[in-house]
Amino acid sequence: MQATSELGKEYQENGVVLLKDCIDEKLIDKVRDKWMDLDLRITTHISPNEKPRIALWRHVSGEEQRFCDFDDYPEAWELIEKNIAPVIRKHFASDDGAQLRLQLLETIVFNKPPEIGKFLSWHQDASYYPITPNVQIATWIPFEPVIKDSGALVYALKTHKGELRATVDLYKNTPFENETRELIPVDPAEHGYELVCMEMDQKDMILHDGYVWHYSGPNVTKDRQRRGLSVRFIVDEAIFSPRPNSAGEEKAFDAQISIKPGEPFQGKPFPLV
Ligand SMILES: O=C(O)CCC(=O)C(=O)O
Repeated sequence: MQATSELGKEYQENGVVLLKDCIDEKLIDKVRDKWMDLDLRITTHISPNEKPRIALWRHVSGEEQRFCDFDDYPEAWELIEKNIAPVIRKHFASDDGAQLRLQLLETIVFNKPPEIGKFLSWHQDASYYPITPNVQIATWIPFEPVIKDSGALVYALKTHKGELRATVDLYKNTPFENETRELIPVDPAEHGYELVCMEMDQKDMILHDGYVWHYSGPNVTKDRQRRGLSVRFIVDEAIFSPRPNSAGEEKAFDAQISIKPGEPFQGKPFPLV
């Protein structure tokens, strides 16, 4: 992947970039309104296995992810096709100059309610996915303005240039069984990394590299909602490469993977956009 704009270059330098005012208000309003309906009626904790899945993830004690798909949530697909993919492609192309390859990996709506929305530990997205090469780009789009106290994402700049780190239970910050990789330090600033808290307005979008370290704090406000849509893409041809007995990694994909280790990473749940 090559950067084709100054903001694209900033992303490659820091592992993350905040794109201001790039999301269509009407489209994101439809996505937020439909989410409110889905949040009330989606109850299943079973992932679809033949279709791309959407996880509804409330960051609250004792809650597990719920799942739906784009038949339930066509507004999210419209946002991806009409707005998210074109914005990413404005800033990046493939290495050979062709249109950037965007293969959908996963879609999540995060919800950190006021007062009870919890801290989510430092982590690196790529270490949770059994894919090689693990070239991922993640987007994060708020449903309302996000401030530090409502749980804005915090990034350790330039950490995407290092190796894969341990997967952890994101609420407890304890490594999953059979993890051998090094943990992300509790405070990367003490190790010399610059930290940036991404406060956001509606219509902004974060792009982050699958290797960059990030966390989000609790929502300590009394009345501010903090919800956001995250869509993750693989931007290179890749193979399925599970790590033996890695609890942190495989559970995310069990239902969706029908290929064998070493085979090209493809299937109905992971379409090209
Ligand atoms: O919304 C959050 O708090 C977590 C988001 C996150 O970690 C991600 O999108 O990778």
